[in-house]
Amino acid sequence: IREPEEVSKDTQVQQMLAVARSRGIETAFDRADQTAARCPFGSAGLCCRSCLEGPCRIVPNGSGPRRGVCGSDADTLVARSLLNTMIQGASGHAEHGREVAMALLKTAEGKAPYVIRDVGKLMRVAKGLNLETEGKSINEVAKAVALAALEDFQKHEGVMNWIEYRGHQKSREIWDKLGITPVNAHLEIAKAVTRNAMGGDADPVNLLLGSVTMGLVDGYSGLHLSSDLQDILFGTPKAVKFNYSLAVLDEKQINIAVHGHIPLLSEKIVEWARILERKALTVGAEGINIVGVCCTGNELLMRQGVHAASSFSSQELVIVTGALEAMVVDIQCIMPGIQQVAECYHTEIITTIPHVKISGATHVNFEPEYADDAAREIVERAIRNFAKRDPAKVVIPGGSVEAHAGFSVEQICEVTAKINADKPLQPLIDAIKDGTIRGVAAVIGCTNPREPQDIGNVTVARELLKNNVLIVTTGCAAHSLAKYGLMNEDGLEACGDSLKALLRQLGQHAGLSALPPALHMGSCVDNSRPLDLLSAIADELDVPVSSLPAVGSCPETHSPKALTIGTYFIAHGVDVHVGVDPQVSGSNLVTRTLTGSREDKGITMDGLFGGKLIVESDPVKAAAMLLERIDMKRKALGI
Ligand code: NFS
Repeated sequence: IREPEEVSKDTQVQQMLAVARSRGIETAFDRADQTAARCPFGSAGLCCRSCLEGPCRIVPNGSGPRRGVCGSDADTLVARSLLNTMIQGASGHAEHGREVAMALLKTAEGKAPYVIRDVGKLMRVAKGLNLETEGKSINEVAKAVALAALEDFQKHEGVMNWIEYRGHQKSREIWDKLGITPVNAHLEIAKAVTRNAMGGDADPVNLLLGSVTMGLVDGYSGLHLSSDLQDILFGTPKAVKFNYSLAVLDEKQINIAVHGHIPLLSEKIVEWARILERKALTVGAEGINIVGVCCTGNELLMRQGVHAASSFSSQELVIVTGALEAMVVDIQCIMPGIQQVAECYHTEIITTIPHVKISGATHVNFEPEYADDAAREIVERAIRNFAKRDPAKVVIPGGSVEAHAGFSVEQICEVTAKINADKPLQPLIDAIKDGTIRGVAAVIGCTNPREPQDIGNVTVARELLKNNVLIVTTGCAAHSLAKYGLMNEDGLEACGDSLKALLRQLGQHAGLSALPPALHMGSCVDNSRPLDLLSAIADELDVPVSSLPAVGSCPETHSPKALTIGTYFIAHGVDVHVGVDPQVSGSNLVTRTLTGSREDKGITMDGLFGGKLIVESDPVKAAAMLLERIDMKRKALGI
């Protein structure tokens, strides 16, 4: 069993883990230790449960069986198991996109209680989709956009609308040539399930290309579509301040944690917490305090400045503070373990989506049409729960970190436009060309209870900043970077001299003393934003995205969604580092195809797309490998 200091860099997490253990409460960190001995077959991707001939476990290079009963070899097994993971990731994000599209449709039809907060973005997206806007009302345009989005789950020919709209042309040419461009998200997911079933696709390279299609489904029907529609409904993020840490819980207030991914309900909860603030006073609280967990937290901090309490791996510890009246969850990254922890306290776990329930939790059903009713009921439940709080159990760590977020592409361009109004990207391009910025890195993804929390994310970011690489960040990695000052002025000490000077210069145009070293672009679906930025830069330079000195890093991932996001980056030719074993080591062919270089023999991702997977658990070494790739691309570009 690891000591608290070994499971997290975060001293507040360490403190709360010790509290949990002293109270006999088990968390993910303990369960990670209890299950530390992992199956070597599964870890290598070599355990097949696709049919009732199995499970077959094979030993490719040893003395055991080399093929499953059906004749599948190690390469096929590993490629299939990777595709299985990709299907999960792509489905999660596609479903996120579809739910938001339905909410936009209902809003446009006057059936759901939302308003279009960013009409400018609505019009830009409509134009991008080649929809008629002239002489149309806002709701008519919104309806047309929503229907175009829903078509990406229905059409049977052609290419997904969001790929036509957002996909970079030079990448498109490669995908089209390989025949991997998605037609509709549901169709592609169904096809992937079929090809992966027993007796289906048995060509490992073809299966890997199927994984790339899942990356594109994730990227376009999930990420881009969700970011665009959420911006339309809730506003495009602008620079905003928030606080990060477990200390954002307030002993004197009613605390509600919103956790999950889709901001449709949580935005309403923020609204209803304000409306019902006075009611809180009647039960002796000083107000209602909403705090964010995981990506719902990111969505709310980006647009509302709602404080963030925890990333994925420490989510249960928010409850251990004893000061949480309700934890409201929607979809994805919700540990079932929160219910066991909540049962030791007065905290009510509230599930809200019919297909994501937890045994023992309260369920308040969310449908966009009745969003106000659900949000009101949830806030009222939390108010009632305040009386049940046991003050003797309350332990809230002290000290939180101030952070600046809200860096959508629009916000970044608004800042740089103050230097060059006609070509807002030019200051960034000049800085990349003259080496002020050596490269751009997206530090993204999760925290993982098996890994020491925050160490990988922060170390990769600091190593790259030191070398003048501009960092953009999303997801739980963004939580990690916020905690250690990389989203405020203090973090400038981590930057190389030229980057530091540039951030100071740009900061003045944003009304700050400096831009933060890590630019927070949002939740995991907002990984659309780094790619939009890169696509726009590539267009200005008239080169493919794969030529840019840009990389992605996912040092502490746990989620299949992170793998699909990484694959979507690789499909654009952006190298991606993962710090956690992607469980493909059972096949040399699969490993070589994913991680090999363009010069290597045989088919490699690098050869096909111009970007590859880098697997490295040591964050210092990983950063060095990323820098090497950045320099290689700089050299090829002649800069
Ligand atoms: Ni991304 Fe966000 Fe966090 Fe990982 Fe989960 S919350 S969608 S998957 S754990 S970053």
